[in-house]
Amino acid sequence: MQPQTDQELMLYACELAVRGHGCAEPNPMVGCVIVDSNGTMISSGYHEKCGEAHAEINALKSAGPLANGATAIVTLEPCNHYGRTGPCTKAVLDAGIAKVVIGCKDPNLKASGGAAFLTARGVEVVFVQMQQCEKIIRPYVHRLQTGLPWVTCKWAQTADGYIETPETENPWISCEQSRELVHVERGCVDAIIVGVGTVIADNPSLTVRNATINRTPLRVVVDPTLRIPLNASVLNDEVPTLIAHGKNANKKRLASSSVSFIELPTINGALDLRHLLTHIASEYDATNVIIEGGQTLFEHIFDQELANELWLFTSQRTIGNANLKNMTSLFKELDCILEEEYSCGDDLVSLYRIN
Ligand code: AOF
Ligand code: ZN
Repeated sequence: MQPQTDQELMLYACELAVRGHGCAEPNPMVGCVIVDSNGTMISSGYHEKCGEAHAEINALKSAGPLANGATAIVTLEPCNHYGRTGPCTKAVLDAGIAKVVIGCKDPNLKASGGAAFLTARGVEVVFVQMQQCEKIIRPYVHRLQTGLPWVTCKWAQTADGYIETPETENPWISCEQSRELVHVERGCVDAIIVGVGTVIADNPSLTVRNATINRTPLRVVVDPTLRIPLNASVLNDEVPTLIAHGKNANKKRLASSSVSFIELPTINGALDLRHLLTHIASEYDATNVIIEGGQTLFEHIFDQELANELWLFTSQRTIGNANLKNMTSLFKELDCILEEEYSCGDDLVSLYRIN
């Protein structure tokens, strides 16, 4: 069935927008639908790639002359500036669009003012306040307002909260399908960050495997004293790696590797991760990063109030009383709300927004 109401059409535009994930950033993900005066959809489009046409331009292009007198439903206020591309407001006006329904305002001062521009030129402008439209641009807004990338903490846990397993047991906690899902997301983010303890315990590659590589995430290891093993997979030159360390750490041992380093100041006895995240945003143009553990890094990122969401994979397996890393008490201390829950293979996947 075709979407009918403004709300339904806007939700559809949101669905289109998120198809740009991994390619649209650092720009916001935006979707646009064009309907005729009977409410029948004429065309649609989304912002497919940063530097290329915006959502409205793609939708207008496929509408052609039918755009004259039509309504455009767009998840973000049309831009009103010359950036990497021209202003969508002008294109909307030139195409003869009679009405624009907007999902949320653009907080980018350089591009904003589109609604006022269009209203002043006789286009009817309506705002529909929709949470979904705000949700899809959160990383963009967060970075614009704070200079920090959007931080997703991802971990796999047993039903009783363990993130590691006894040595003699199967080391995988989440199922294969869940691990595939993580690779899909890895291929859409700018960096994957882990603590050195995770490198020592699991020797992860932190690369994207068997999934589309929309962008190659920078591998980041937080290693205060530079104790990373020389044969760690993240030290290979397959993709770039950045190691964040503390003062007086000895880099000589790693001289022959091609990794980059950043020295971080300390805050309350831990490395200042805000400094690291700001560096990743400004030097690597990062909008989205995933932190994949371990417990100590999560602890510090929560303490420093830098996490934006949790992406948890909970398996049905239980371990019982064991002296192994467990996230239950750390999780309980967080002020977060469950936003999405779905199953993936045998696991329950939960997305929490941290307040
Ligand atoms: C829209 N539709 O689909 C997007 C918008 O450098 P540019 O030309 O790509 O402009 C980037 C800015 O435009 C971005 O920071 C944001 O303010 C807005 N993004 N606007 O009308 C779109 N992606
Ligand atoms: Zn635009």
